[in-house]
Amino acid sequence: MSEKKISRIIELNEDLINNNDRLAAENNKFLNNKGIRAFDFVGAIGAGKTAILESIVKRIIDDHKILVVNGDVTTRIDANRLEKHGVQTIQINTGNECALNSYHVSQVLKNYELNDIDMLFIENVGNLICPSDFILGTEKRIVIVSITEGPWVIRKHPLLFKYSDIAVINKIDLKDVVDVNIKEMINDAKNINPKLKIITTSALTGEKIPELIKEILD
Ligand SMILES: Nc1nc2c(ncn2[C@@H]2O[C@H](COP(=O)(O)OP(=O)(O)OP(=O)(O)O)[C@@H](O)[C@H]2O)c(=O)[nH]1
Ligand SMILES: [Mg+2]
Repeated sequence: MSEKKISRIIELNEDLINNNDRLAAENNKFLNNKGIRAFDFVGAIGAGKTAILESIVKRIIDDHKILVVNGDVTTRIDANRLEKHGVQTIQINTGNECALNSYHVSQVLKNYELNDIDMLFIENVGNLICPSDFILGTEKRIVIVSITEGPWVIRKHPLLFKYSDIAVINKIDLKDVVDVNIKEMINDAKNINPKLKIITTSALTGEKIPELIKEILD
């Protein structure tokens, strides 16, 4: 490939990211004006994003009107799981795209009646790489990994940890059967982003979920 072609591809990519950032800023303004607090959850496939969202919404549903947007390549499985807890859900199937972007969120904000809603949770497609370029316009981003993804999962995927506000290391109920050093995982996250709040949770037992909720809503 010629150098000219390569630099054109780089330019197009930069345009894509700049446009995404612009739309994310509009989403953020819209949400603030409506008084809706919004948070997005990113992380590896199967790390427990939906399970953690379930544990969160069932603890705060009495005090908040919640909408959950679930990004998934093809199914409605995660939205159905959340709906059982009495929250409204919208499933976005991304097809051949590996992450949600600010355009997807802008379409939700434009096309749905949100007068009843005071909290928006967005679950991104399971992926530790793609979402890092695409902010959505939320108040905080929460990145979720679990101890079953191996001891180096954080070190190997620094970008999402660099650009998130809270890191969750989930499935700590399995710590006696998985060969990982959780302290080292925490240190990896701290080294990548010293400002990151790091919480070790179990969506299964509920351990540290109240602390996570406090950190999100603070
Ligand atoms: N032992 C244990 N299992 C968990 C925990 N959290 C989630 N799981 C299980 O891990 C599997 C995947 O959980 P999900 O919540 O679907 O993970 P996800 O990150 O939403 O997955 P995708 O949306 O497919 O990327 C399910 O079988 C959950 O029951 C946990 O804290 N401990
Ligand atoms: Mg899920």
